[in-house]
Parts: sequence; C-alpha cells; structure tokens
Amino acid sequence: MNTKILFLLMAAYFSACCYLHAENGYELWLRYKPTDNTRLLHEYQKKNKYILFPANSPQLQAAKEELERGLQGMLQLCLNETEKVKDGTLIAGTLQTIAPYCQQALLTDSINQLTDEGYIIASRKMEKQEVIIIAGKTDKGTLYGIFHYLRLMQTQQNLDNLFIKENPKISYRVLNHWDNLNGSIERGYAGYSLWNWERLPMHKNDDRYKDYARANASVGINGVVLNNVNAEAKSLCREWLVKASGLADAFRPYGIRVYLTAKFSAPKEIGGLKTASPKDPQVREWWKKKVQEIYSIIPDFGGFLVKANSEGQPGPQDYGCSHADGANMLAEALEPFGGIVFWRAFVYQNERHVDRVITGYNEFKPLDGQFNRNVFVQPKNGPIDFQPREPFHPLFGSMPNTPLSMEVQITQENLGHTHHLVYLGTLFEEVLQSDTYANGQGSTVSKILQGYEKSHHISAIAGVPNIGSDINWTGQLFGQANWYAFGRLAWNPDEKSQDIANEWIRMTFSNEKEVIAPILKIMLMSRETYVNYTMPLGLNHIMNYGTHNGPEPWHDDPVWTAFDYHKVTRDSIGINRTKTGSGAVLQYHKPVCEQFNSLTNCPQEYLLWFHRLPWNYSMPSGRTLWNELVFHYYKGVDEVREMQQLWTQVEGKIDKERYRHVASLLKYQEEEAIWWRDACLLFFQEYSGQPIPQELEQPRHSLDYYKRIPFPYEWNGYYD
Ligand code: BDP
Repeated sequence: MNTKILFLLMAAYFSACCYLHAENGYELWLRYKPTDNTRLLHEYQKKNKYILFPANSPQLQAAKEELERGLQGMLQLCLNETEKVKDGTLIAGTLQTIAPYCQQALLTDSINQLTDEGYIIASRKMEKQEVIIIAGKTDKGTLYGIFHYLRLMQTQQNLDNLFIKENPKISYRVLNHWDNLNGSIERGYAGYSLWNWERLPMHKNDDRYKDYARANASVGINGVVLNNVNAEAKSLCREWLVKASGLADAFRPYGIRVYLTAKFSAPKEIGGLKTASPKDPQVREWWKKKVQEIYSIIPDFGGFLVKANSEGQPGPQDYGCSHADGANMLAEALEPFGGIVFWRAFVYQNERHVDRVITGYNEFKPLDGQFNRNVFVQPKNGPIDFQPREPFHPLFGSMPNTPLSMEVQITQENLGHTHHLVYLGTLFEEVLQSDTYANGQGSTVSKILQGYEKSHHISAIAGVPNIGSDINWTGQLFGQANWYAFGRLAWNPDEKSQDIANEWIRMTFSNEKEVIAPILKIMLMSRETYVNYTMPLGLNHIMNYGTHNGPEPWHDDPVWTAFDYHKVTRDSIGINRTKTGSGAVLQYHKPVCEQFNSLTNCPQEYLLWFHRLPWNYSMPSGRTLWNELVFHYYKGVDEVREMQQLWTQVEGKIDKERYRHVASLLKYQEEEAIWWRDACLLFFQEYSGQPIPQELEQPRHSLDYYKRIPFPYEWNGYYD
C-alpha cells in the first residue's frame, strides 16, 4: 500500500476514534486512559502480567471486572489468569479465597487486624517471584483495595515496595439523595433523578445504576438514602419498596446499602391509624411490622433518615414527645435487623424573635444520651443551613453520649448551583478541622466524629449529592470533584483537600504538571472566591428566597425576611450573637466561645455572623468596614477573572469538549459574580451612604434594575 493511502487511512481511523471518544465527562474519574509515561507503562505491565483472583461472590466479581477494565484501559492488557504464582502476578482476594498466599506472604495477622472494610496492598517476593497482593478482610474490603490499586496507576505512582494498610475511619459514608418519587430532585441542578421508578424493579440492570455504584464504591461510599428528606409516606408502601429493592440489587455488588426517608405521619397516611404518636402502642406496632416487611423485601436494608418537626414536617413534638422518643420508636423496630436511624438535627422555629442559629443546639443538647444505640443525630455542618461559610455546628463536641453524623451539602444549593465552579473539598476540610476544644486542644470535628467509632462502634458522615441524569452526572464538570472529595473525606476525614483535588485532576484530566498546576490553583481558590463575591465577612442567607441562586438581600415579606440575617441599618450591619446578644457564642466550648465573642479575636470570616458593627468600624487592614466589604466583593469578581485566565493555560492540553464546557461556564460565573457584587453593594450602600470608590469598575445597572430581575429557575421542592 502506498504511504499516502496508509496515511489517509490512519488519519480517518484516528478521527473516527476521536469522534467516538468525544469527551462528555460520563466516565467521571474512572477513565482508565492509556498510561502515557512509557517507563511507568512498562513497569506496570511487568507487575500485572498475571492475575490470580478467584472471584466467587458478586462483590469479588465486581472487583475483578473493575480490575480488568482498568488494566485493559491503562495498560492495554487482558486479564491473564494463572493458578500458579509467576513473576509479575497480582494476587487478590480475602483470607477465604487466597489464604495460602497470604500466609506465605506473612500477611495473615495484618489482614485479621483489618476492619470489615479494610484492605492491604503489599509487594512480596514469593517462590522467588515478584508479586503484589491485594487482600481485604471481606469481599468489600477487596473491592476497595482494587479501586485503590487502580488509583495508584491512574495517578502514576510507583508500584515498588508497596505496603498500604487502609481502614476507613468512618463506618457509615452515606449519600442523602433529595430525589422525589416523581423524578425531580429538590435542590438538584444536574437533570432528573437517576432512579427510573417507572421501570423498576424489572429494569435494574441499567448501566447507569452500575456506573453510579462503581463511582461510589471507588471512593468508599457505602450507603445511599434514595429519597427526599421532605418525604412522601408512600415510599414505604409495598409497591415502592419492591421498586427500591431493584436499586438495592443493583448496588449490592458494590457494597452499597439502600436507606429510605421515613415520614413520621406514615402510620396515619398509609397505615390507616388515627395517630402517629409514639405513645400509641398501635403506632409502635405498625412501625415494627413495616420494618419487618421492608427486610423481607430488602434483606440488607440500611435504615431510615428522618426530618421531623422541621420546616413543616410532622414529628414527635406534634404529640408532646421529644425527638428521642420519635427516633427510638423507629430504632427499636430496626434494631433486630441491624438497621440504623439518622435523625436530623436541622430544626428551627420560624419565629422572628428566636435566633435561628441557636435552636438546633437548644433542642438536641438536652437529649444527649437519650437515644437508642442505633441512632445517629445528624446536624448540618453549620448551625444555619449550608451557607457558603458558617462556623461549625456547636453540637459537635457537645453530645458525647450520642453519635453524631455530620451532613454536608454536595449539591451547590447556595454556592452557585451548577453555573459556578466551586471546589467544596476546602469547605469540608475547614469544618472537619475546626477545633471544638470539647476535650482540650485538638478536638477537631473530624476527631469528634471518629471518636464515636471508639465509644459507640458507629460513626457517620452524610452528603446531599449533586448527581442527576445529566450526561456528566453533575452539570458542571467540576461538581464531580465535590462528589469525589466527599467520598474521600468520609473515608478519611483527616485527608487534605489539596491532595484530594490533585488526585482528582490526575484521574480526570491529566498527570501533566502543566495541567495539574493551573487547575489545582483554580480549585483551591474557588470557594473563597465564591464567598468573596456573594457573602463575605460572615454574611449569609442573602440569596434569592426561592431559588437560592443570585442575590436578594432586600427580600422582606411577612413569612421570611433577609433582614433577619444581615440586620442592616443606616448605622450598622451584622448580628450580635455574643454574650450580650443572642448568646450563640455560649454554645461553644472555651476558648472558642471567647474567641468568637471577642471583636478583636473573632476570625474575620465570621465577623458579621457574631458581631454587629458600625459602617466606619476600623478593620485590621486599616479599611473601614464599608470599604472592606467593597474590597471583598471586587476581589471576588477579579478572582473569577483570574480563574478564567488560569483555565486558558490548559487549552490544547486537554480535550476540547471539556475545555469549552468549563470555559463557557466560567464566563457565566463571571457574569453572575458581577450581578452579586453590584446588587449587594448597591443595596448595602442605600444604608451605609458611602461611595464605591471611583477608581473601581462601577455597577453596571441600578439597584432597581437588579431588584426587577426575574428568577427563571423553578424551585422543584415542596414541603408537604
Ligand atoms: C434547605 C433547603 C430545603 C431542604 C432543607 C433541609 O432549602 O430544600 O428541604 O434545607 O435540609 O437548605 O431539610
């Protein structure tokens, strides 16, 4: 064949490949692209020449299939199975399946010491041959070990002399989907629910379920609450349970249990009883029977998540009972089956004279120690409601006798939905590493959560996901990093968000320094940037009332007013939550309490959260409070522009589809950042009466204009 024709054929072949492989983000961080470092490629190929992996259970089969996918993709190797140890053999399994090899490798004791989900990855010389052993205490542990091993190659790590011993530090690592039974998702911005209730349970072998489960398992997520906390009682009816069992079957090979939200009034709504009171023996009996029914349909059902007496939801207080009475009724029904109750502590009275920040603590702290042993009380990370920045919830460190599960939000309800690139790993890390001082210095939220594993043998972290039917799962591609970071931090809450971001970039984009550096910079600055152009200096809850996107600090109606959150007047702004104000600081242990209470020691990022200050208050920077506010809003917009600049550095170094997707959203983000900045400053200026310095880019429109902007996005939630 002449060279020209050959060349043309090759060109056609490559463009067809490119077309087929148009990047849409569907593969998440499990892309397994060919290793482009030749030295490493040879090394990896040498070490994975043979596979000894007897897979006699669905979880081991899932692990083996993943291994095959990874090796084929990254190393272009097929599974070359062997029953005899040869040089370059990868041996994987548990003490039940690969006992002699573990013994020979002197690993039996170490494996026995693992927790149920732990694993070991070790290089060994066996019969003079070089081998790598991946061994879990259980099948699930092995599955996690395989994902870790693949990650080593995805991030191009050296595979020499491996000895990795991993146990998760938190035992319940759970996603709390806010998916409604009609397919919509409350506060979800990436399409519709993944659960196709109409086709379930028959069509459970949908690849989308499998890929979802693979992604979760790859970061160690082991539980999924299927439906919204604003629950519908009918999700507990038999026909819906049968549908849910289809999802349970799809997720089981990946070590994931399903949970459901339980509407407290279910005994009335679907049980035909006159009451849902925990004092009523018939009600208690109803829950017991219901739970038995659930386990007959889903044998490994995880348990219930409950939102009670919060934002209009029914609960035990409707019957003069406490949260503990309500939670224990469900816990007693679940206990014989090993099920768990997650009882949310997100409660507040809609009364204007009560500081919302203090109500969760006030309701739950007195109940410490009154909950059954299979109950988690679940506060959000901060005491208000998933704001771009909040101090940690004061219940952390204040309920030593009740295991607390921390709930974070992965979906960006108050952080720009999917239009804004905001890496939340840093937000999660900030709260996890906050020192509560509950047991002296070093009692970080992370340590408090892990501590329950020692005291109560259970520990939990929950996240409200950002996942939907969009082809790339999360709408904004970088939303994937937040799902990833959540899982990694739930596994090990002391992991550094920077390391997690680095890992994610390598797996998602490239191992090239020139790609990693600018993207890492963008990710690490992005959350602070968002805070700067939306709610700096401790401001919060000034977003649009309905959609929670875009500014609306002027919202003021009899039901809800933003003025409760900023309390702006001509003289001052902020809320006095010190000892002389609402006293919220008193809910924190010393010295945190004193630190927040003191105007000079209070971290600047929480200033207006805890203190009410005059516009001319002199800030440590030398600027007045007004000028400091202006400074932050402008800085935020400048930083979005910097993020755009940084993104241009990867042009041509990554695929053009994902490049364009992000570039376009960053432009959108810039527009919205300007909207936030201009609208908020013009609004606050009405009170401060002070100018926006002339040398700065002046607001594009009048305050009136911003107030008239309609909000086109529907809020797809409901409360009843
Ligand atoms: C708020 C959301 C609302 C949720 C509620 C909750 O706006 O949609 O139902 O939290 O967590 O942030 O229960």
